[in-house]
Amino acid sequence: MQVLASAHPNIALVKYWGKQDAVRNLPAVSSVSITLDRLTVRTRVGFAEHGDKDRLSINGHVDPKSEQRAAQCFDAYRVSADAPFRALVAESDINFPVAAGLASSAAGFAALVTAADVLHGGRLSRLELARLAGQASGSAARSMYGGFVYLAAPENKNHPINVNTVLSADAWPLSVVIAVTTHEQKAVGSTEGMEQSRLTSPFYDTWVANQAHDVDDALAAIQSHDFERLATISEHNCLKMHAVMLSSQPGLVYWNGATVEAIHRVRGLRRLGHAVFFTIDAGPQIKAVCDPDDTNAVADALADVPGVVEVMCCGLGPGATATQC
Ligand code: 2P0
Repeated sequence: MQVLASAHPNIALVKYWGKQDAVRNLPAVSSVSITLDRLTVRTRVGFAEHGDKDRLSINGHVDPKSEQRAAQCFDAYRVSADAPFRALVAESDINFPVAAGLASSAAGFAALVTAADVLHGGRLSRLELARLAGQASGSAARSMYGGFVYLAAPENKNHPINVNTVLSADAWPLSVVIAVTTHEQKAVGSTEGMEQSRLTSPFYDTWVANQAHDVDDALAAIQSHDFERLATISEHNCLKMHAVMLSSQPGLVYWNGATVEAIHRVRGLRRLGHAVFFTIDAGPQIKAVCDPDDTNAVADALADVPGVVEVMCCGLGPGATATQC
């Protein structure tokens, strides 16, 4: 028997940056995200016919580091699900740039745990699977859920995260335009960057202390479908996270020139009356969240920014799913 899982990346509007426990990968701050459609990780998982090692290929290639992280994730699944060891073979196909700040690992781990669970007969709840995905990569917990998603960081290390959909994709169907400014992988990964910020940024403690306020503001904006309010808090939280990154030692500069130009284009569009705001993660890509009616204007404006090499448009999508095949 084989299982085919599908999961989508998510984009945080209130960001996760920093851990309270690196070993259990517990975030220091809560976050709010939107799960996308169209950009998809499809992962086929089955039991190995021979060998005693979990295997993973991504777009037909084996990357030893990714394979090892997948094996750790499968081990954690077996412990939680009380499942006997049988080596797994996983093949992932990803239809968007990998490790370039587009949350491929979030969708990837959400697909892996979802597939593993269906293969083992469905032993865990979605929340338990989200916690396992989050152990592998903090943002992966959010890709287990669709639409607008809230991830609550625990008050202390003895408790797990909580994650849930706060509004479905259908209830407020926003568009997301992604402007890719490079296909190169980022120089400093998120895990390393977060630790660097925690240890060295003079702004880190303030960032953590103010996050609850930003989360509450974003959740209120989502519940009332208040685009202007969501735009204001999302851009503020994004720029605050980048202020923490920039003030780390050595400074983490994830932007390139096109990223900065794209920020100005998005703000220019808003001044012209378009409902759009930007957000940027640990990479130089810019994500513009907009009203569906504004999608073409936003895509055209971002495609016109010198240095933008690709523009992708998507909507909001569902959480991870898996079926036997
Ligand atoms: C986010 N990022 O909230 C933030 C914004 C990047 C910038 O979640 O160390 O790859 O594997 O838990 O999940 C990226 O962090 O980090 C991330 P780990 P992950 O989307």
